[in-house]
Amino acid sequence: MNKKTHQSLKNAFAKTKNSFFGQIPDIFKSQQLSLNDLEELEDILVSSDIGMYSTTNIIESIKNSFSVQKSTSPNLGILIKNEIQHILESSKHDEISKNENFPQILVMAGVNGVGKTTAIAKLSHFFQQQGKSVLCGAADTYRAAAIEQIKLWGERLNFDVISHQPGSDPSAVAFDTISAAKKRNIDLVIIDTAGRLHENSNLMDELKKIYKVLNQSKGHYNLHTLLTLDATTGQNGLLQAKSFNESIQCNGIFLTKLDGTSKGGIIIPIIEETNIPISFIGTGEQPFDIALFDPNLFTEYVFN
Ligand SMILES: Nc1nc2c(ncn2[C@@H]2O[C@H](COP(=O)(O)OP(=O)(O)OP(=O)(O)O)[C@@H](O)[C@H]2O)c(=O)[nH]1
Ligand SMILES: [Mg+2]
Repeated sequence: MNKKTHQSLKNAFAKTKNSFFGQIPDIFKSQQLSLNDLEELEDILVSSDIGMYSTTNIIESIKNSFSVQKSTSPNLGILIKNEIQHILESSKHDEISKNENFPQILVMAGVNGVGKTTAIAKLSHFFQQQGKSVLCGAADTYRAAAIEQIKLWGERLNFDVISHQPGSDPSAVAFDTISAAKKRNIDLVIIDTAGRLHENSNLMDELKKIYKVLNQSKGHYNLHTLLTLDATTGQNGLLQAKSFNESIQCNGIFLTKLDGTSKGGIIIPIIEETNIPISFIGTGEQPFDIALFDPNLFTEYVFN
């Protein structure tokens, strides 16, 4: 990783680091473990976007390792950091970014405004840099502006966009996109989808339909669903992940807007409660503001 990427990742996690969440190990740095500390820690973890489930697990693990190492009186700050690192490392490994997954179709899922279309620009930029060819399908036909937005990114970043008229069937766009991709030997096909429909059940049904059509026509392409979540929404993002994953199986998460939030702690319950790997993180509004999620870098930047 080059110096610039390092710096931009550091910046992206700066707000999380400066929040209560990032200060947790410091708060308990010099303290030896007592029951009072654990109660205080529990309150801080719950209020730091980690949520009840992960908090309980972290507290339990700390209690266990305390009873094992009783004679040495462990430093609570180090225990907390290790425990969080342990959860992050338990995550399923991301498949989507792996070279062996190409040629690949990515269906972008997520509610409106989370950053799906911007994520497409970032993914295109990221994989074009690795020499991959990209073709996008403008299957958010719900708004005319959405089609224009993806076309504009295509012009700026030099990828083609397959589109139909506003209001047309999104699955038909998806079908035409994969057909064109096969003819052109494209490495990466990305399908934009609408985040806002009349009702939530419509949104899920539409995604299922798009997925089904692609699954029937994908040929030798690997088909994956990438869920976009907005980190600034905290626990609400976690609820979205659970609800999408119940309707359509999600293979990875693109966690956006980490640069604008202190709620980076949400990464922990996302990994622990959904078992969907975090594939990419968004660190700004530009196409180059993208990084692979690395649990070690996260704990290094936030806790050191
Ligand atoms: N700061 C910051 N802003 C972001 C990031 N990703 C996206 N945005 C901004 O979030 C806003 C919404 O992004 P879109 O990509 O249009 O979101 P979308 O999910 O496609 O929205 P719909 O098409 O309405 O469903 C835009 O203003 C983006 O510039 C990020 O990582 N950081
Ligand atoms: Mg969009």
